[in-house]
Amino acid sequence: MGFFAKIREGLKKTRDALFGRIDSLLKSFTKIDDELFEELEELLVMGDVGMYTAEKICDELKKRVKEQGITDPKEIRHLLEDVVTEMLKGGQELDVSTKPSVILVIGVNGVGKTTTIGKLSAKFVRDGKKVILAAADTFRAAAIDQLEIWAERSGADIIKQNEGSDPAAVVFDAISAAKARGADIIIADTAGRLHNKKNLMAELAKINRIIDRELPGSAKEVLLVLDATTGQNAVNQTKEFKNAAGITGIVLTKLDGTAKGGVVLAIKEELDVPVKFIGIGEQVDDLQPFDPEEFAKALFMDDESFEELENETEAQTDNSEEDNRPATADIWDKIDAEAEAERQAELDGKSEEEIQREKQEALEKAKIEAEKEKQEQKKRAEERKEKAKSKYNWNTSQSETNTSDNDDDDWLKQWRNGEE
Ligand SMILES: Nc1nc2c(ncn2[C@@H]2O[C@H](COP(=O)(O)OP(=O)(O)OP(=O)(O)O)[C@@H](O)[C@H]2O)c(=O)[nH]1
Ligand SMILES: [Mg+2]
Repeated sequence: MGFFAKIREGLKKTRDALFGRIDSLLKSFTKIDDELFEELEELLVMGDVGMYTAEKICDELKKRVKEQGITDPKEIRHLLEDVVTEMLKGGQELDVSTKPSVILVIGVNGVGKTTTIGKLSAKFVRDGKKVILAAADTFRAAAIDQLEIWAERSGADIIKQNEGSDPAAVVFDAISAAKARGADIIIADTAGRLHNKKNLMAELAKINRIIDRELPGSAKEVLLVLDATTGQNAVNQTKEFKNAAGITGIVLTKLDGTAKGGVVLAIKEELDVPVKFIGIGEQVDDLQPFDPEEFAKALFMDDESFEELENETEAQTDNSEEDNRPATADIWDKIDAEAEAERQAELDGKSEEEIQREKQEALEKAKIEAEKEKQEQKKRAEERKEKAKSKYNWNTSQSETNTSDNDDDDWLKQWRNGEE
């Protein structure tokens, strides 16, 4: 499935519930009048867009309808898409511009913090970054184990301490390790906490202070993870966390399981906090950078136009799809296979223990296979190196120093450039 199709599929429930109804509404009116806008506003409020934002959208629509002299209600859909895109735009880039950069991940219980970290880590490692995960959720031993599995899966290092230790101390250790190892990105997991628990919020402030003290001038993101299924409650959570921890962005998870995706608009418009990533499923590549234009398009495009677009892109990408993924990509595929095995086991009614055991086995197998593939890739690179050496007469000392995978990649790049 293509990238856009995936987002569209992930937003299906929101689209059906909210924008499906809007479409019917627009089709049922023959002219644009106040009643139409009243009903539209109601639908937006019902779709978790929030009262304030719904009103603002309708005011903007009225203005544009007047300015552009629009009379056909059906045309409002495109206007709506534009207004929503513009509303959502701004600030969605993630700042990881310094070495190291820090991403602190916070939020209430069970919203998807640890999973998001695993997915982010996999993305960064895939981009060739050295990632260190900090297990600063020290509440439960299981939380540390869970992060450890993600570190292993994604190819990141992990810094941890015992259950019950000071989360700020874990973050401190992770920063020291990042400096010593030349890591690019530190991602810190934290325990789920209710936004109205004062001492737990104070703990976040302490972690923040440690980061600012140890890495002054470094890029820092404080990402609040919100579960989209909670709808308007997500807005309240954002308010509280914003005051306590100075968040820089939102990760909105579980959009695939809810009709309340309209909450994205409320968060951006009411609280001026940008959404930076959206989660549209449990698979590793179901975390997507938030693209307002794409998001709005996925919500408003009708099925017919979508099919046309799909056919077009299919024709364009035929035969041209080249697999440029680095060596970690094979692990990536295995992660998907593993998740599939887990789902199947659940369907077969297996016990938690059996599922865990099977998962562990799948992971072991994946590791062995990934290692095998890595060795083979190395061998192939060596062979190419030998070939090119004779072709371009490269001096041998240069190639002899190329031992690591990265060097191999650099070398390959040079070789390819040389050949062009
Ligand atoms: N459908 C769906 N499920 C998700 C998504 N993101 C996370 N989940 C699931 O949500 C559940 C909780 O995820 P965790 O990552 O453990 O949540 P957490 O915030 O770390 O939880 P605590 O550490 O207990 O506070 C898991 O079953 C995830 O697979 C998403 O985008 N879509
Ligand atoms: Mg967690």
